[in-house]
Amino acid sequence: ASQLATDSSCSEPRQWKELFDECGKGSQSPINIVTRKVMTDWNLQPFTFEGYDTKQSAKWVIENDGHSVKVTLEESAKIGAGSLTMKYKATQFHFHWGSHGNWGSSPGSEHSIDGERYAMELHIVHRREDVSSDAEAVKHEDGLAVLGFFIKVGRENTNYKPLIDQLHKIDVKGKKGEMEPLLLKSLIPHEKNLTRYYRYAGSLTTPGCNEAVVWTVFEEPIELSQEQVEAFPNTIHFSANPLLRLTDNFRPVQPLGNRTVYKSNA
Ligand code: SG4
Ligand code: ZN
Repeated sequence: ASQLATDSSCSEPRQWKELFDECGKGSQSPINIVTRKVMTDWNLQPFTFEGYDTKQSAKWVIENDGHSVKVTLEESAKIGAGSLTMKYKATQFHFHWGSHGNWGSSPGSEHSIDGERYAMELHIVHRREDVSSDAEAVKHEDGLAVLGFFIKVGRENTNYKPLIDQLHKIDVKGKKGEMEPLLLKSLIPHEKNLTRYYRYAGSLTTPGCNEAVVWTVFEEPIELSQEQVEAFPNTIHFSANPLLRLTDNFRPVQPLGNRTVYKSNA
């Protein structure tokens, strides 16, 4: 894997490969998951989420990096099992979303299932515990493990209120805020509903598109209300200009090529 990009300001995903070789390679993310072609892997056991139910001691830093809303974590939560050969520490999470207008809404998830996309997608990024930085992690094909959770429109999710209430403080690119840490567990579906998931080898979905990610996409979506979903494109701007809204910050699906998508046996 080549080096990690430090500036991905180029906004048009089709052109990424001209600047970043790896964005044009054959094991890219996201993908469309075709359920009739996935293979059951009997080793894909339920995950263990260590520290997902422990309140972190340091404040969370929430940031508008111009591409997403990102929360940097104290590296204390860990995932294991799910056939991962090593433990991985949670380093940050961020969201992908679509757009909304008088004409209706368009979905913003990155992955799709049988061509169907969801309103949003949450990515919890984890780094292999024996690797000390993202720059180091992208040199290994399993350096990072990202957990992808679909978000669908439904009931209001009060667990998300403290986070969504912060968005106005990071309305333009480069702004950061501090917030009281939440339990990671409170942001994702109940563990008993996370036994069904898809697994494949892929990449970061932004430049340099490093093929260093063990992807897990869970079947069970998170629910947020329409208003909570709309808060992202309505509040976040992609530059210093508070007129230019950050919408549709997802990469289109990439060819599966000769890869196989596996499904847990639950
Ligand atoms: C977002 O732009 C994050 O803010 C980035 O975080 C992240 O890059 C990037 O998405 C790609 O992540 O799970 N969608 S993804 O493949 O995690 C990394 C940072 O820049 C390296 C730290
Ligand atoms: Zn992402």
